[in-house]
Amino acid sequence: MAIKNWKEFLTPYEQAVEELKVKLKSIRKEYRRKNEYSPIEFITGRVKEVSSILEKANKFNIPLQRLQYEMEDIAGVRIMCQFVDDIQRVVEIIRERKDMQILYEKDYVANVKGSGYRSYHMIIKYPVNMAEGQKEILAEFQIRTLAMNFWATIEHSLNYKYKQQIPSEIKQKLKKAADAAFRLDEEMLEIKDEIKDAQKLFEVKSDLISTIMNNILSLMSIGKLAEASRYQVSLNKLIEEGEVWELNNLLHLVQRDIEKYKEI
Ligand code: 0O2
Ligand code: 0O2
Repeated sequence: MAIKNWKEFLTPYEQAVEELKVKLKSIRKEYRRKNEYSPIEFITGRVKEVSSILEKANKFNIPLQRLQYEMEDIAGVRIMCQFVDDIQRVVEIIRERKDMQILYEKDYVANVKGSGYRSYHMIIKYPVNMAEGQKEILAEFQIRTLAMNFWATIEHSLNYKYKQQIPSEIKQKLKKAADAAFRLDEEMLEIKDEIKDAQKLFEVKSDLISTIMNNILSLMSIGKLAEASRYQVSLNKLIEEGEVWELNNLLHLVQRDIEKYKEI
């Protein structure tokens, strides 16, 4: 395939990756807007490099004209989760969607690969609207925890370094590291509620602090500079160690002042 044709061939895949990233990011935003815990931590996506497509086509004997039907991960989207049980929630969210069709799933979380690799894969068929009409492409979701992602990223770069021939003693160490990463995931899961509470508390506090800041700015904008700087000092004292009730009290005081001065 000539360079120009590769560009044309890969365009719908590029569009699909961008669209899927936007769609998944908005799920995360929706949870955050509702002040709820999001099973999605972050998302990355890529279109496979031409050299990797050729290498894989060669390995699996896929003729170039069959690529679009037989190579499932030309468009790849990775969804990172904080906890192992978030993976299943993400899988269910994707299963419910009407804008993509799941072709099949591979559960490498339960069925860990020989290398130590863990992730949940979903292969989908996804319609992309191009200038000349709709085109259906195949795409792969890889859903994994942060620990699984850490391991896979490192193992992937070692595979690159050793051209898929990682020496056996390093392979063994990698396998042990994969098991350790999984134990970490399991231990984190045991204190998930504790961690979620801490994260929630952090979010509540950040929201309160930015609302107080906005109110202090409003005080400044109506010329009450001395009051604003007094509240700023109080806020500074609470930022590090303040409790939610103390921040709430401060917010009420600033808001009461603003109302009072607006009436004058
Ligand atoms: P936010 O608000 O930081 O979440 P592009 O859309 O092409 O410009 P893309 O693909 O979104 O860029 O960026 P990239 O570099 O692939 O990274 C995707 C997102 O994952 C980025 O966020 C990174 O900040 C985020 N990311 C990468 N590594 C980590 C990590 O270890 N932890 C967390 N929480 N996030 C990480 P965005 O999309 O810029 O937006
Ligand atoms: P990339 O884009 O470089 O990541 P395979 O038989 O493993 O060659 P297959 O049958 O297409 O591939 O499917 P599989 O096993 O589900 O793997 C698809 C993708 O999962 C791989 O893409 C990797 O991204 C990831 N993966 C699978 N096994 C491993 C592993 O042992 N280590 C790491 N780091 N990633 C893995 P590619 O083709 O390698 O391409």
